[in-house]
Amino acid sequence: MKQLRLIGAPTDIGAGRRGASMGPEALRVANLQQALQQHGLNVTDGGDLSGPANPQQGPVDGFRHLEQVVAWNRSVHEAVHATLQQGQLPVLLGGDHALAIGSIAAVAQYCREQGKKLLVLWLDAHADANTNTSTPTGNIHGMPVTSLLGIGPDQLTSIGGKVPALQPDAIRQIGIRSVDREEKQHLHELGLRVYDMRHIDEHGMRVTMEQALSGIDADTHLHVSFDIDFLDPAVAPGVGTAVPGGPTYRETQLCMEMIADTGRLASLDVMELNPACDVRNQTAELVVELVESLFGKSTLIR
Ligand SMILES: [Mn+2]
Repeated sequence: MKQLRLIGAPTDIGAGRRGASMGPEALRVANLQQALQQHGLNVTDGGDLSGPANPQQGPVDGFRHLEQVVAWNRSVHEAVHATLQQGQLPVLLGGDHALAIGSIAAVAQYCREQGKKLLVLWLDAHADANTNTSTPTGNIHGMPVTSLLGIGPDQLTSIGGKVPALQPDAIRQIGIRSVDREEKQHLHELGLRVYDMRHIDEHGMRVTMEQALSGIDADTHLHVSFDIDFLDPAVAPGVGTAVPGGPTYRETQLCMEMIADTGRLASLDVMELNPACDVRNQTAELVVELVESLFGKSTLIR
């Protein structure tokens, strides 16, 4: 059985609203490690990374806090890559979604070193494919997908040593329902595979996941980048940028169980949990349940 390693990245440096910096601790309070251990998984908590404080400044050249975002991502990259090299499965506890740049750059680098195919499932209400010119806010948590695809400043795009870190066909986005006007054009030009909420409405979560998981084989490293705002805010209020009309509790459970069924999950980001927006830590407790499902908890023996 794989050994999991929790890596806390307590920062909201890339977000507009503050509070995701408290995400890792809220997940610990909701007993993430203990819940996973109860399923027989070997889980160590590597504690929290450290990095610069949030200076709460406005955008410069369309980026807020670029220097601090780079520093945090370097440290995430190093921790995730070292964890993979030690044969452990990294579970990054965010923190805002800008940190997926360092995390996925590390996973992509590891896959190149190992000769593995990488597939990234991006579960999110937002496409996170802005640039410094298309962003309405300058918040870098709206730019990780473009950065990973090689669009953006060198300090961000080259963190994993190769630009681009990913090809567009290595990413599949699910649950998308909020895309900025110019961002829509980026998605189209990049040819990203996006299973938006309309797709889920029309085809259901089961067919959507069959499509999103198609082509996975024994040689695939599956990475899940889970932005908690993927979920409908009625069940998951503890996020900074809630968008109505997301997957229900049951649809999300099915999504997680179908990912678990592939047996290929090899790294995970749990991002954008914002305890300042939550109600009695209910979103953290829900996330713990969903992560249990991702690692194979099921109602019956199937
Ligand atoms: Mn996101």
